[in-house]
Amino acid sequence: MFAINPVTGVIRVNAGGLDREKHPTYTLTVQAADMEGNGLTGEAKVLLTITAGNTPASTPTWVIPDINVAENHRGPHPLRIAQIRSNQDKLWRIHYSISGPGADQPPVNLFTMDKVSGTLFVTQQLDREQQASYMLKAHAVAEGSGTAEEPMDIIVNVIDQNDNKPVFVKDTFLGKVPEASPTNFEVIQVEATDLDEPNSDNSDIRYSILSQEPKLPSDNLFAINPVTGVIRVNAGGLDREKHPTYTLTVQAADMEGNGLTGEAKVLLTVTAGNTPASTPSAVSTAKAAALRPSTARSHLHIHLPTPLMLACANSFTSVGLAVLTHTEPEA
Ligand SMILES: [Ca+2]
Ligand SMILES: [Ca+2]
Ligand SMILES: [Ca+2]
Repeated sequence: MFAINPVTGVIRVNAGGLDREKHPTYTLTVQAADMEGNGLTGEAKVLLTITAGNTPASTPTWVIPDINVAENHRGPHPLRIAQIRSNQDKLWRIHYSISGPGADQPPVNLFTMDKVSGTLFVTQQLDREQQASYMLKAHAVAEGSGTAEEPMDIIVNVIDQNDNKPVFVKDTFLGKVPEASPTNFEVIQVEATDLDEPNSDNSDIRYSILSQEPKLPSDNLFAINPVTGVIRVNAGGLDREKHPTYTLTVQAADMEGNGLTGEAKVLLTVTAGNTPASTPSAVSTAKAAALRPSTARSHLHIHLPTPLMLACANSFTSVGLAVLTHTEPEA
């Protein structure tokens, strides 16, 4: 019987059949959700009492559903996107107009309305990444009557197109990998961002390694987690004397790996030693941080599968104790 505008929260009558004698009250449970409707939620009750008589004079007699326009629409512009009508247009000559940001306020005349027909136009391409929706007010004034209907909200939603490729946060990532690192040792994590609509395929990134140089002693020394971007040692054979550095070309692709792509380099230096202890990597640093709560580096956010955590714990015991001793006075 009722509908709510998801953006403004305005609740309107959505169907006929209200009858005060049969159903004098309605209770609506409404929800507000953040993350554009996909996130955390709160609820409230709306108690409506059905009253006698006709619609109050001030109640709007027209309803405008949300209007969706694809970003980057090629037009030709001005592009007709909707038409509004007053139900008084049989009785009066109606003058239609719009106001608000995008109409008579910046960006001025992005949207225009034919004052006779009530046709709404967009005058140029829209960019969702610049502005994802516009709220205009529509006005209908009856010529000669001196009365105007209440202005109504027009919401224009800009529908996302996949017009941004993933971009790595760095052109080149620098990392170190101890030559004695076990398989699955975490070397580095790369990250790319995508400006298109969050939580949609257009910004859903998958990572991959395009190439490894040199391809010695094998071409698959490293593997990347396609979702997290974490790069791990994938095979044995690291040898600092023979191959002191590796260059990986990594790719981020949206559309779950099938869309637009961005690339970056990962320069890895192979370090000496038979444990990573002498040159702390992300993993050993995280291990150390976990052992000293007072100085824990809260920005480190590393998830280790249990087998790897156990492996680290075994081989790094002495390091962990050393760190504990060193930081005890601070605790
Ligand atoms: Ca865009
Ligand atoms: Ca876009
Ligand atoms: Ca994209």
